[in-house]
Amino acid sequence: MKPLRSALFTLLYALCISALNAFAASKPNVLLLMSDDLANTLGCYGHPVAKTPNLDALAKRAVLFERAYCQFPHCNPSRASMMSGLRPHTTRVTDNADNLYQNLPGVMTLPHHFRRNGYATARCGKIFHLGVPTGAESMDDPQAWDFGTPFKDERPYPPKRESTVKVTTGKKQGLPWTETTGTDDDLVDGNFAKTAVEWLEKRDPSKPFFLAVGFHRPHLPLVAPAKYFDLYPFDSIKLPTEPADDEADIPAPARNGSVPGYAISTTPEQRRAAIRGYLATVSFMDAQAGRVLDALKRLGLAENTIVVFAGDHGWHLGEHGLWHKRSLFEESARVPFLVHAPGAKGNGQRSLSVVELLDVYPTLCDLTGVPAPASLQGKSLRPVLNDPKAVLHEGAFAQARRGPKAEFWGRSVRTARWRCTEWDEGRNGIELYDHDADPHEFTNLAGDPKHAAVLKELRAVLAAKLPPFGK
Ligand SMILES: [Ca+2]
Ligand SMILES: [Ca+2]
Repeated sequence: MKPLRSALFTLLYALCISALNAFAASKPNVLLLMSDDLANTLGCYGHPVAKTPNLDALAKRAVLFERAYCQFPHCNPSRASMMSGLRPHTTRVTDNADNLYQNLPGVMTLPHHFRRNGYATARCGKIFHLGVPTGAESMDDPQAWDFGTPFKDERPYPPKRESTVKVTTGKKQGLPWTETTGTDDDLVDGNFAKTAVEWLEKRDPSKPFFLAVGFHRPHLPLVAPAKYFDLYPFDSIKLPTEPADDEADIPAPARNGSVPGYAISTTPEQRRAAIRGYLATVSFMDAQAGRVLDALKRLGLAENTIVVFAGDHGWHLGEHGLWHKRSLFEESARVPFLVHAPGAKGNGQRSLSVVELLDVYPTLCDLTGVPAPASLQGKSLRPVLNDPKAVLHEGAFAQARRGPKAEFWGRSVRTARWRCTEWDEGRNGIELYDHDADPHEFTNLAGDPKHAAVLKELRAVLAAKLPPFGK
């Protein structure tokens, strides 16, 4: 009996190990692609002139979220929230100088969690924000990025400063955009794509992977090889049009707070040149994303890899007279967001379901079978990925700080129809926009008695979800 029992045990043990191995091998990989300061200026989002063939192709095999929102339209606060799965009032990261790990010792970030659950993890470029020195020039040093994060498999990049590349136009005239005569790989985003592809080629195939690639463009400075500028004839660039009195009903905190150095445009021609430079860098970023996506296909990984593409927050290209992020208007709070989950029934469709970047963490846990930490404040998007009409949230919530000293604290909710924004719980202004009638948020209805009931309801939703901030 004893040898038989032992043989049975050995057989059972071997079966268990083989099942575990098969499970590990079948676990989907994750590719997280991010772009910095990207508005919904992509062809797949219906932009009239943007040329983004690679992300458009991804959108055809993904769910495209029309109503995806960041939780704080500023680099570090948005990324800290998305990567920790926690709202900004929980992370208390409300400025680029704040440190998630000091505020929340022991916080379990998304890539760290995957690493602890058996994934090979790597990061190229800007995913977190910590350690990024201020100033556009120093931000061109990729070695400085992501310092202090627990995302350990960092790859060395050949540090190549964009300022070493021959400049043909733009900067010479004091404009914030630069056409270079070099190649894609002379610029940091080209290096990120190249490094990511090399990592995919050399990775450990016995483990599923979580690769995050964070492109820097279209963040200022607007630098790209000349061929991407050539995609945009100057005459094709149009300025936004809005009512002459648009600013009259915007509360003061929502109007001021331009980021120093970003007030870039004085003449209509310069404004159009800035938009052209922005779109050129969007196309450049798209091409780099395409290199990574092509490598997935070439290496036979596309069928078993979840792909998420997200911006960290939006960007104003002149709407409401604004040329920056950090506002709680649609252009700043909304993000481009594509999710390809292998086998999801909604792939190739567009969803109007309101979702948050906070949902990325629980979604990736759900789709991979990695247990989700109980602390997460978002929801898995799986129901929407299988049925793009599924409704997940009552609204998307965002918080912001505005003003010359970031002294105004805003909170905003976007439902399928409405946006309601309060500044300092309403003491410094309230906004209400009806997206069914006014998709550009030109008319603030907060003082209109006809909408008093919906305003009261949305303010109660805000108060219930987001505690007074900055106290
Ligand atoms: Ca950003
Ligand atoms: Ca207005």
